[in-house]
Amino acid sequence: VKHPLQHPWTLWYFEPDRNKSWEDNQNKVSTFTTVEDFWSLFTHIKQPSEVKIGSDYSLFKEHIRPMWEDIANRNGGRWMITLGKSQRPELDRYWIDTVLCLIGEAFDSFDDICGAVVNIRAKGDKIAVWTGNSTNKDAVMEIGRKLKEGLNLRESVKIQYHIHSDSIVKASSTIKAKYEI
Ligand code: M7G
Repeated sequence: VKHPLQHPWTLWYFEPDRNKSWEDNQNKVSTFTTVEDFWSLFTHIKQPSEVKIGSDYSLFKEHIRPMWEDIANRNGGRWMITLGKSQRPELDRYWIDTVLCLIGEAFDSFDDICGAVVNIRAKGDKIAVWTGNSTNKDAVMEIGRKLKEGLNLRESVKIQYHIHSDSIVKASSTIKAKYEI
């Protein structure tokens, strides 16, 4: 018997190809609905540390595209974990722990969760958890706290929540965070 998840999830892979638009570089890998199908997918694909620099993986609830433009993301934002260059050895663990928080029913505010993204970048990798409504403060804060716990981040490590509408117009390094935890 397979163990059903709370929600079906779709994994996406962003392939960095300069000849295509950002949107066209987003490829659906597959959708899974059970714990067993999740593990068989995740043990078969390359880990974030093994893919080309410039790639992303995104794991989103089925029917939500991993982009600001999706109706489910339009009023939302994301908790960002920025890793230093020296933290590359911990990238795969941070990603799988983030994914397990999402699919493992860790959040009371599950309805506010849209998905998670890992950006593999030379300047420093990033992991983000996207939520659907940046004005739902209680939900956003609960998700941030559980994420910090799930990743075993020290209290002194601060994570920031950025609103997508700010990210659309500015580089993430210049955005003022809406929340910090
Ligand atoms: P990034 O890949 O999130 O981070 O954004 P990076 O700067 O570390 O590479 C890089 C660029 O990708 C942005 O400036 C946008 O041009 C594009 N981009 C990123 N996101 C998340 C979106 C999105 O949701 N929609 C669209 N249309 N472009 C995006």
